[in-house]
Amino acid sequence: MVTNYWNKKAETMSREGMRALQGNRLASVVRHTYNNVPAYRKKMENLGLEPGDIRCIEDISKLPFVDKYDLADNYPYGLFAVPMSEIVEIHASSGTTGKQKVLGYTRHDLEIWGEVMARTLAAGGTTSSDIFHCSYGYGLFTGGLGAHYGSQTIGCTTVPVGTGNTNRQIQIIRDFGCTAICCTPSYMLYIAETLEQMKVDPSEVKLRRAFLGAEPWTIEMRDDIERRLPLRTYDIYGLTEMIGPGVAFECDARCGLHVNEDHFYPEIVDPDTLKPVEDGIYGELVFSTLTKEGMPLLRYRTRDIASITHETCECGRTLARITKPKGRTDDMLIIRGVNVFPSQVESVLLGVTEASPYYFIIVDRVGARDTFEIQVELTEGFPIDEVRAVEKLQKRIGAAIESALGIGATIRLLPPHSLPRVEGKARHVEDRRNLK
Ligand code: DLL
Repeated sequence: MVTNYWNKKAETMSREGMRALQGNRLASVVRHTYNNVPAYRKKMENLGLEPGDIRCIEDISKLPFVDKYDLADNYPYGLFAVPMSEIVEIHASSGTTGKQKVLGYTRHDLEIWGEVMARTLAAGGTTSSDIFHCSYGYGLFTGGLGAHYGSQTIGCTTVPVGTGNTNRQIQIIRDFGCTAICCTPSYMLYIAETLEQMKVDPSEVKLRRAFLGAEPWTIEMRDDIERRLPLRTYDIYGLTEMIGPGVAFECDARCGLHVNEDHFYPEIVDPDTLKPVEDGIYGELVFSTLTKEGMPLLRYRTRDIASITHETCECGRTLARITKPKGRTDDMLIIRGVNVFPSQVESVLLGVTEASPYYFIIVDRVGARDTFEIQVELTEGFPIDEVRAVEKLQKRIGAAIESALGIGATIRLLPPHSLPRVEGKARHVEDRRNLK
C-alpha cells in the first residue's frame, strides 16, 4: 500500500499530542474571532462566555453553533476577522439562503490550503513527477484553485484546464501525458464515456490517479469508473466555508476519509438535539477551523451526514476518519414518510447491467400522495422498442429499489445519452412538492 505522507508529523501524531495541539489552537482562534468579529462576540456574550473559558479542546462544547444563516446575515464581509488589506483572495459558493457564502483568505490561509491539499494528493501517491490535470472549475468555486495550490505545493507540473470542452480536455490528457486528474466523479465518468465513444486506446491515457469529490458518490460509482479507466480513484471532501477541498481525504486503504484535524476540528452531532453522537453513529458533521485567520468559523453546521472513527488506519495515519458523506440533511427526500438519499438510488442502479450511471429523480404530490419517479438511462444495446423487455427491466429495477429503500418507485427507462452531462456537480433530483 502507498503511504506517502506529506507531513508525517501531523498525519501520524499521537491522539494526546493532537488533542493538546487542537486545544491550544482552539483557544487562540476563539480569542482572535471574539476580538475581531462583533457578530461572533455577541453570540459568545449571549451565552456568558469569554475567550478565557476556552482552554482545551473539550471546552469546544461550550461554544455556540454557527450555520449558513450566520453567513447570510453577515454577507458579504461581516465575519472577516482581519482588515481587507490582509485578505488576498475571495471565494464563494451559492447556498439555499439565496445569498452567496463569501470567504476571505489571508496569505497564511492560502499556505494552509496548499499544505492540506498537498497531503490529500500525496496520500494517493502524487509526487513532483506527476503531470496534474486540474479539471475543477477555477473562479469563485474553490475546487480549481484549491487543487491547484496543492499540486503546486508538491511541485507537480500543473495543467490548469478548468471545466468545459470535453474533447479538448481529452486531447490535453493524451498529448500532455497527464498522470493525475481531479474533477467531480460525474465528470470523470463522462470523460470515460467520451473516451469510449472516441474509441481511444486506453494505453494512450496515462492517468493513474484521480481525486474526485465536491458531490456524494458511491462505492458502485467508483467501481464503474475504475472498470472503464486504468486508474485508482480517491474521494476528497471539503466545503467553501472551511477552506474548500482539503478538509478530508482518502488514503490508499480507502476506508474512510482522513480529516486534517490539526486544521479542521470535526464533531458529529444529532441534527435534532445538537448533542454529540458516539464514534460509528451517523449524524451531522460540524467543523471548526483551528488555524484560519481571514474568516475563522467555529462549530459550523455543514448539514452533511457521516460518522467518524478515531482508530488508527492501516496506512499508519492517526488522523480521524469520516465515512463517505452520504448526502446532506437538506438533500434528503422524505417520500411517503421514508427517508431517501439519492446516493441509495445510485447504488441500486449501478448494480443493474442494463442501466447506465445516469439517472434523475422526480418527486411530486398528487392529492395527498407523494409520487416518486426514477428516470433511468439505459446502456447501448438494450432493445428499448421491445415492450416486454422494457416491462421486465422496469419490474426488476422497481423491485431492487423497493427492497433497498423500503418504498416503491415508478421506473422510466430512457434511451442512451438522453440525460444531460455536467462538468461540475451533478443534479439528480427535482422535488416539485413545494414543501419548504
Ligand atoms: O465542493 C469543495 C470541494 C471541491 C470539495 C472539490 C472536493 C473537491 P462547496 O461548493 O462549498 O465546496 O460544496 C460543499 O459539497 O458540504 C458536501 O455537501 C458536498 N461535498 C463535497 N465533497 C464531497 C464528497 C466544495 N467527497 C459541499 N462527498 C459539502 C460527498 C461532498 N459530498
